[in-house]
Order: sequence, then C-alpha cells, then structure tokens
Amino acid sequence: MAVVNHDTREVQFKIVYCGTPLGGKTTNLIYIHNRLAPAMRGDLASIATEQERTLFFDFLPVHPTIIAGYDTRFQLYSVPGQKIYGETRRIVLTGVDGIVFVADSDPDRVEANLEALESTREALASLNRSFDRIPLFFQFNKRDLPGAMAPEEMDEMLEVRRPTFLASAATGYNVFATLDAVTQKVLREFHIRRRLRAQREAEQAAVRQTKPLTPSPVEPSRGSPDPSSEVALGS
Ligand SMILES: Nc1nc2c(ncn2[C@@H]2O[C@H](COP(=O)(O)OP(=O)(O)OP(=O)(O)O)[C@@H](O)[C@H]2O)c(=O)[nH]1
Ligand SMILES: [Mg+2]
Repeated sequence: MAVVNHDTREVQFKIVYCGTPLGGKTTNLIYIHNRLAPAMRGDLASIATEQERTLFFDFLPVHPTIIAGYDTRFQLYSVPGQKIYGETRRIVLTGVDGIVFVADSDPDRVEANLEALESTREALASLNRSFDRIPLFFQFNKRDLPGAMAPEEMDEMLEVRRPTFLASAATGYNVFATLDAVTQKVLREFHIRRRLRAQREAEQAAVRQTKPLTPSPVEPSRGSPDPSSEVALGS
C-alpha cells in the first residue's frame, strides 16, 4: 500500500512485475532503467542466478514526479517466475499497489503462463488482496516471436477481462506504455481512496458535533439496597 510521509511530503508506490518464468520481467526493468534519465531513477538492483534468472527480485526506484505537492516515487520490482519461489513472490507482493503481469506469447508457454497466473492469484489471496480489484495490467510480451499466439487466444487462455499491452520488452515496444498505464491507475485509485477517506472523516466529525450529550450513568447511592440481596432476604 502506498506509503505516505506527510513530514517529507512523499508518497511511495510499489509496482510489481509478475508473470511467466522467462517471460521478460527483468527485460522490462532493464529497458526502463536504460531509458530513464539518471536523475529520474536509481540504480537497478538485480540478484540473479548464473543463468540470469531472478533469484529474489529486481528493484528499480523511479524518482519523483510532484503530484498535489507531494513527491511521488515508484518502486518497481520483479519477482522470480519459477514455481519454487512462491514464498519470495509473497514477500515481494506484500504491500503492492499495482501489478504488471508479463505473459509469454510463445505457444510453447501456455502451461507456464497458466501456472504463473495461478500462483500470482494464490500469493495475493494469501495476503488478503483481491486479484480482481488490484490495479493490474497484462502485458503479452515477445510479440516479435514468429508464431506468437494470437492476442485473442491469449485473452481466452488467461481469461483476461482488462486492457492488455502487446509488447516486445527486448526492443522496448510498449514497455513504457505498460508502465504508464499501471502508474496512472495506481495514482487514480490513491486519489479516490484519499477523497473517500476525507469524506468519511468529515462525516464522522459532523456526526460528533450534532450528537446530543448522553447523560452519564447514575451511580447507585451507597445506601440503595442491592436487588440481589433483597431477594436473598425475602426468601
Ligand atoms: N524474443 C524475445 N525475447 C525476449 C523478450 N523479452 C525478453 N526476452 C528474452 O527472454 C529471456 C528471459 O527474459 P527475462 O527478462 O530474464 O525473464 P524473467 O521474466 O525476468 O525471468 P525469471 O526472472 O526467470 O522469471 C531472455 O533471454 C530475454 O532476452 C522479447 O520481447 N522478445
Ligand atoms: Mg527475472
């Protein structure tokens, strides 16, 4: 969830790239890192195995844009796609504000896509987050592959009912379009939640002001008989 620091006037959002093992999550982040001016981003931190597969996560801080007087920072993470890294995924997804689900358009990766989607749903459910309500965009990556699956086929396979980006992270095609979409959606949700909270607080304050004072409970006088002892005496 967005971390708001009112003292330094900063809001920090967490965007996580999830998806199919070897689908191109790290490639997305590398492209973003290479294309953003150094003043706009921090260093890309990746911990990979020898085969360059993400071991824990990749991390790329994207520095401030000023929105409503607050510095807005996005922290981009990618999680390893391999099944065995379920717990790592869960940890990285904790507090997530928005997700890009990178699916592989290679027809040989149908099973892997489905498994990754299922494990993302599971990780979110275990964090009490709803897959269907979180700001999330699908990116069908590797569109450059000859024989890439038809987008409609992928929609059906993944039961996608949201806007999708066709991309080629290797060349950068639609990498920023995907990132823009998810960050805009995250910001919109943040502002909606903030407005609702302010409205609720104003309503609560109004209720407090109009509420009649409740009389304080009357303390029984010392001499008043205890009803239970009366029964006892009368029996
Ligand atoms: N043809 C093609 N290859 C791509 C594209 N994007 C990524 N790749 C290749 O796919 C392989 C895996 O890419 P990564 O970015 O490491 O995939 P990942 O999703 O981070 O993989 P894990 O961290 O292991 O889950 C690499 O060899 C990339 O060069 C693309 O758009 N087109
Ligand atoms: Mg990776």
